[in-house]
Amino acid sequence: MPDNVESHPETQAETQPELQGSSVLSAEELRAHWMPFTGNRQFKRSPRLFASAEGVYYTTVDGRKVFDGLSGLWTCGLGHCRPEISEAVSKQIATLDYSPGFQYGHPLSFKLAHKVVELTPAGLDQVFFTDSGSETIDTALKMARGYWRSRGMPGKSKFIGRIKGYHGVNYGGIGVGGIGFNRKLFGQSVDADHIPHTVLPENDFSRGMPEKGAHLADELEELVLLHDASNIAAVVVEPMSGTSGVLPPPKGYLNRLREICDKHNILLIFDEVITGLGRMGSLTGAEEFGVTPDIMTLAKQITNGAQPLGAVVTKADIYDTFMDQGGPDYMVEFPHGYTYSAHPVACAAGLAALDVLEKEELPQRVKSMSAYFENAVHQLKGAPYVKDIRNYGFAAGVSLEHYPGEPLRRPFELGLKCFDKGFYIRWGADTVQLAPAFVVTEQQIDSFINAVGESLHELP
Ligand code: PXG
Ligand code: PLP
Repeated sequence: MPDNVESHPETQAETQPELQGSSVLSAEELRAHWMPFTGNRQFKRSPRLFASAEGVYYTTVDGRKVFDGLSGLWTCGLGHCRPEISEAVSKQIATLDYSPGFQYGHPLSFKLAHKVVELTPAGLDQVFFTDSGSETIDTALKMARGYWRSRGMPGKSKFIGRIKGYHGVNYGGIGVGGIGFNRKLFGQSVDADHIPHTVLPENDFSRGMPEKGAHLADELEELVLLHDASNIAAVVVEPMSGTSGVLPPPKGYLNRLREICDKHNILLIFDEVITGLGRMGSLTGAEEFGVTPDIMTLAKQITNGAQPLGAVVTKADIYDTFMDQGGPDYMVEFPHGYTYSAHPVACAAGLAALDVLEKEELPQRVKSMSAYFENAVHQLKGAPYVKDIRNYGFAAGVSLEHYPGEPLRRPFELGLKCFDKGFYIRWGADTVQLAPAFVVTEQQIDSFINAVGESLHELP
């Protein structure tokens, strides 16, 4: 049993007075873990610790039930601890715990790749496995540059991302990403420029895809004029920006990006780490919005969050180009891969998760319940500090009025209020994000939104 924090008087001042769950951790243990994307100083004064999860609820270490309002981190749409997935993982880990991914294989990765090809739009035919969304995006960027080099066009190396875009945290991803806070400490990354974001004041409180803003895709033409298509490898966007606050694409916007990319021979990459596999009410954002990219990235929901796994799905032309230019057939065509690429336990989790997604028709469930969710979320209009609300499928972003000079503070305060009431929501930038599991009920949506509304009324 770890020491109780109470027994370390020298650190009490730092770890008191609002201890909630730290009775299970010593101050030294709390200090040892440098937590990701977390206010470590605040957290360690007042830890929020989960011990278990089932369905749409977490249980904290002190036994409180907490509604999961973000499906983990957009990962667990099927609900937590699905026995189908737990059993597949347990069985696999006891049968083939690890299999070298380079030059050797195991059947599950081929079966999973085939399933992913079946679930993604026609024309996306090959799957490369990674372990996370960030690795997936960096893999896609390397594929895009390698593709043009293999085709004798090495100049095509610049990337065009979008302001407010989030593509994970590796160096390629922060280069094409458009969130200043995630970049400013870290210096030089890949060569990238950015088209504008799609937030327009005239679209405030839009439901679903905003009416205005398709013209913003034409800014891509401006960047092509500036840099010349002979220097541009790919355009990288989330079909719907998730992290920067749930920004559904304006009507016609993605079609326009596709047209401009086709016209100038530029690859279009959709980062579907959040939009992929159900959340939009379709299997992918590409399917939902009717635009097929050349490369699609998936992660998160592919295993229901139970194991780390990402997937890059590409058009056959890209795979074939690498094969054709690969030299003698004992040569590696794409010098890229991770120790854990296509990990057998992750593949087992993926196969089980996609099976549940299909059998329970969960994307269809999201689609049929998305109007209910939309109406519930938009009831927050008029609550204190609510500046804008956006939604699509089972995703919503609520932007809050800033404290003077402190845009990040109020969402944080709202998140903590909700947590006190037994509801987990995600805060980031000036927005809170709501993304319940695909299996949520109407009553659970109601009590969730009521709790967010009450919490807004209780903010200072
Ligand atoms: N691309 C997109 C579109 C994402 O949403 C990543 C890449 C990176 O994935 P990994 O697995 O490396 O984290 C993401 C991840 C939030 C939130 O609060 C979003 C993400 C991760 C954590 C929190 O919106 N997106
Ligand atoms: N660093 C060193 C020293 C390594 O040997 C390896 C992999 O062999 C890596 C980094 C990359 O690790 P991974 O394949 O898990 O991304």
